[in-house]
Amino acid sequence: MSKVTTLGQFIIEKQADFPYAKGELSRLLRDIAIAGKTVNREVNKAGLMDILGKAGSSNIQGEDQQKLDIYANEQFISALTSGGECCIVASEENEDIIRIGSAVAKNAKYIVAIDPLDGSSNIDVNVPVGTIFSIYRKLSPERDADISDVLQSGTAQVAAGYIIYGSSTMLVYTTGNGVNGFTLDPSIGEFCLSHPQMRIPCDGRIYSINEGNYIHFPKGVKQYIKYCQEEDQLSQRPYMSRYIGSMVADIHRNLIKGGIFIYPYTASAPNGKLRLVYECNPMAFIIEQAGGRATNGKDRIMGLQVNELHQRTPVFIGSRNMVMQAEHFLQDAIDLSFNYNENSAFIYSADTH
Ligand code: AHM
Ligand code: MG
Repeated sequence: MSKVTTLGQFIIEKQADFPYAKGELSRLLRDIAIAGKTVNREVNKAGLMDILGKAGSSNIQGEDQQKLDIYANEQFISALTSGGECCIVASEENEDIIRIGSAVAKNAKYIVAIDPLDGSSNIDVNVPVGTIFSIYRKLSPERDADISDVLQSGTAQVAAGYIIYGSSTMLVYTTGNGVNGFTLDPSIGEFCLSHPQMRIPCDGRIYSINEGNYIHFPKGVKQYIKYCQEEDQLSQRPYMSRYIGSMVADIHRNLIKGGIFIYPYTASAPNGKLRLVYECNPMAFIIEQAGGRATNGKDRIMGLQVNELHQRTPVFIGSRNMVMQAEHFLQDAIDLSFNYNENSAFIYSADTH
């Protein structure tokens, strides 16, 4: 029988690679994994319980919160609070940062940004959902952490990962040394190493975008979609269109099979829909570490200036050559629609059709 490596064992082994590490990051990852298992249990039995449906409240983005959103948020905050390695949690579900005031967390040096249950509007129809997390180091040990510690650029991430609650549950993470994936074995309740050193193919044949919004897309994105649909033997086009509408699931599939995921800017949403701090930056870190590419159509996602916690950004992420190809289309269509202000935010100026 082949040897099984659990997430816990793997983390301990990797910690030995960093002789000065005191184990805090390992414990933080362990806390996230434990909360993930609890959330997984509830997501799995969602159809059985009176837990489906909206909770009747809205989050900061004005979106309906699902009961499981709230549950997942509570689980992660509670695990990070009691774990003692994290001094601030920034969550999609909370307008402001959450300072962890417990005595044990007082000297904690890590910040966690999290989307506790991304794609949760899909829960009612049994579509995979996910948790996305990003870990930063506090900027200065001399002072209490504040919002500036959360607004670090993506390049400062020390770890990032996601948990996908799908046909099986997986935790995929990076600490900047490649990407490893662990599948939850429900019989022993452990995440087991199933996808060591994940690499995203440089080329792919899958494009993922909400084509229902086609009419609103910038010219370059429209042209790229047409390019994907054209027939060409050499590049094996037409490509396949696959869009689950759950970012973690779409990107996870593309990570394994190769592909591009796009959530572009439009005239009415000049910064797209997805959030930089707890959705795009962690996904960008993972995809880059797997050999892929993540930009806003022009600039590297991880290099973008972060001005606010719930900031949005357009995102083009996935197989390196596919993302570069999409960027070429955007640049060629630069005419009137593709401009940025000094913060790399898009300025929408003219007809884009
Ligand atoms: P959420 O954070 O409110 O769940 O929204 C994020 C989700 C992503 O998982 C997904 O890629 C995207 O929204 C889908 O949006 P759309 O329905 O506009 O295509
Ligand atoms: Mg989300």
